[in-house]
Amino acid sequence: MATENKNLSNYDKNTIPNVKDFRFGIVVSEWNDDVTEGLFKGAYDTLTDCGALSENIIRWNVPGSFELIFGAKKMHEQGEVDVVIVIGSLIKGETMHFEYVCEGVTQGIKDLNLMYDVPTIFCLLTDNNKQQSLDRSGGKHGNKGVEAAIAAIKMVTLG
Ligand code: DLZ
Repeated sequence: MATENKNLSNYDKNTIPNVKDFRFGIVVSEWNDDVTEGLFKGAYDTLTDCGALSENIIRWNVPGSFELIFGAKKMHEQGEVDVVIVIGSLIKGETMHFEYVCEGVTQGIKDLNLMYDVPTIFCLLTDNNKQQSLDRSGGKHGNKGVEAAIAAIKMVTLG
């Protein structure tokens, strides 16, 4: 018996609710922008493909992934969007910095999901090298931005 593929990147538009009446916030980290721009494009194209209006998609840039927490918090406080997606790319270096920032951003975004009644979708790549990140931002392993957009749509239409 065939099993349903739950991989978010293989979405079937016929099963996705139209989201033309929803507002989406996307906070994008400028660090590793060759990766984050690919993720943003995947998310943006998916949202518009599913009916989101371009004027209902607000993009803010922040310097690095650590700033995604504050950027998303400020977007929540403005109260103008139904869901926030954060997009970042952390690439491992030679020190423990990577581990601390990964942990900090993950916990920070988790906190936002508990603090606000509007969901925050986590699109943070945490890779060992740039190639792994490129492979997941529109390369041979797909695009996690697409998956984040589908997760956002599922969360705004929850219940
Ligand atoms: C400092 C730093 C380093 C070394 N690496 C990354 C990275 O791979 N990805 C990323 O998004 N940001 C990096 N940053 C910047 C931090 O996220 C943050 O912007 C600075 O520490 C300033 O708070």
